[in-house]
Amino acid sequence: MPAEAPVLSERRGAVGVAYLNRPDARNALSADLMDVLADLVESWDADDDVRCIVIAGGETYFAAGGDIKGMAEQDFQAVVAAPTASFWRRVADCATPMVAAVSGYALGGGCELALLCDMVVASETAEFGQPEILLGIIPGGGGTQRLTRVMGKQRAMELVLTGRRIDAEEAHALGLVNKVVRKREWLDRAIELATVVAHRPPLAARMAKRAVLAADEVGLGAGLDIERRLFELAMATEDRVEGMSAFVEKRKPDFRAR
Ligand code: DAK
Repeated sequence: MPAEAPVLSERRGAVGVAYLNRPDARNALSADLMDVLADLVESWDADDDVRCIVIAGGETYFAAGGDIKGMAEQDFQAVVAAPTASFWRRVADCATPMVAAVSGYALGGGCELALLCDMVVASETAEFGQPEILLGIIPGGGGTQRLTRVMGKQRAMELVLTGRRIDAEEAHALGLVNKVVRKREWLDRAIELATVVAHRPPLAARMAKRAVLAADEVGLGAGLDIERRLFELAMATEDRVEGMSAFVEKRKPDFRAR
């Protein structure tokens, strides 16, 4: 991709790394950026060689949210018809595990994008928030739902109603972030975590992701049913035969995504 593309990408072994790349607009999520990112995530999700995805911003900004300049121009009809509304569903539908690598601001849609990922590695410089209320709107990319599931109603309510930003430590204490790391290490540590996941048997990793996400989507009984079905499916894979044989034979497993 050309350097001025809104999203850059590279492969690190079995990990696909996407870099949001609109530094002049603090990586605000323009329609173009969202389209390119969703296309990239979908193409990696369909690629057997990509086993985990990292979504990263830059050193000082993960993403400052939806593109306020673009949104300022939109009337009601344009909002209802906006193709970008499907961005959140397209990324959420990705079966491949995803890690957000956050350094600097992750605000509004930027925070929602981090929340869409399955794990978040944050630099000590990271700041999260849902400041939409300060613009007269509310989060529209899943923030009211996913933030509440991550940290509970009272805490999410405060952030959504006040627009207050929280630092990496508070985000960690509230469960929004998996790891807080030193400022020059955020990308390497995120890729390191993604690489660990990429080495897990891929079918089981996708099933595990699906099962954990079900906990947010359905009640306990239905969730346990989904887990049971996925467990049975995992038991039907060649990789589980290999994993269990390798354990018994005291050797390293050779997983083949079968
Ligand atoms: N959109 C557009 N441009 C932005 C931007 C944004 N979100 N954030 C920053 N910029 C631009 C600034 O306008 C400025 O442009 P120029 O003046 O140079 O042309 C440039 O980036 C540098 O910004 P600052 O001068 O403000 O930079 P600082 O480093 O001083 O401050 C900041 C960085 C991130 C703290 C600050 O820029 C800021 O507060 N930005 C706005 C944060 C915010 O309110 N975010 C929430 C946006 S609303 C939807 C789903 C989701 C959404 C919408 C729809 N659907 C399903 C339809 C999401 C909405 C949102 O996220």
